Amino acid sequence: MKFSVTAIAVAVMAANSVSGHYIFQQFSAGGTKYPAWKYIRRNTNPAWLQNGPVTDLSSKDLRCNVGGGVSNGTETVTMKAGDEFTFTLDAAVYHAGPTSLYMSKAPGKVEDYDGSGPWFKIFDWGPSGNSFPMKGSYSGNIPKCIPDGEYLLRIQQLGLHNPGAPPQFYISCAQVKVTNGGNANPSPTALIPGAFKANDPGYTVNIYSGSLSNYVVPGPAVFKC
Ligand SMILES: *[C@@H]1O[C@H](CO)[C@@H](O)[C@H](O)[C@H]1NC(C)=O
Ligand SMILES: [Cu+2]
Repeated sequence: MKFSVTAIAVAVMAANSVSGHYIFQQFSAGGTKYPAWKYIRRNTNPAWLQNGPVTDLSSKDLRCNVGGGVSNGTETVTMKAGDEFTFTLDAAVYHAGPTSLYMSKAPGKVEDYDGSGPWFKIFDWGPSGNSFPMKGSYSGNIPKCIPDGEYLLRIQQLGLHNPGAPPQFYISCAQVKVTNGGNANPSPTALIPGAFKANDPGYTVNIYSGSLSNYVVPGPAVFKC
């Protein structure tokens, strides 16, 4: 049974190989699941590539996906520091690899911010055993100690399923205004592009050969309050 379901899934993916990827498109906060793209910047890819990956390590598209450097009507959701949020995909992740959450503080309004400033990482879903958590939605919390202000909140799933071909970044950014925060100065930070290197062991790894017990998720270390 399990085998036949997998076989069907593979056949469906092959048939949809041009358009069949996945994208984080819906944001939930305070227990409310908002409409797709209300608080998440929508990319400007053509429809057939809308949920496709970014693979160029030197591209600004790595920040918030293709065209995601501008708000273009995306709204900003107000959240208290510590509150939970969820990113939901159009289809569950099916390319094995880690998922991470990042934030970057806008100098002013996040709707005017292109993500060119420093980013800090707030969470990693790395491997457990030799498999990665591949889900239809991923939840996290705004760190309690970060300063009030407007932020890009970025989720990144890195598809490492095809060793030898460039890993695939599946990225979306939400626009969040944080209140009730603290005075931390989150670190370490990294710029995007720049945070991910072609020779990064967490990027070059062949996930099918050997143990993943020492696997390190690419990007800066996770900031904890
Ligand atoms: C803004 O959004 C519209 C509608 O999705 C799209 O057609 C247009 O290309 C976007 N413009 C920019 C500059 O991203
Ligand atoms: Cu894909």
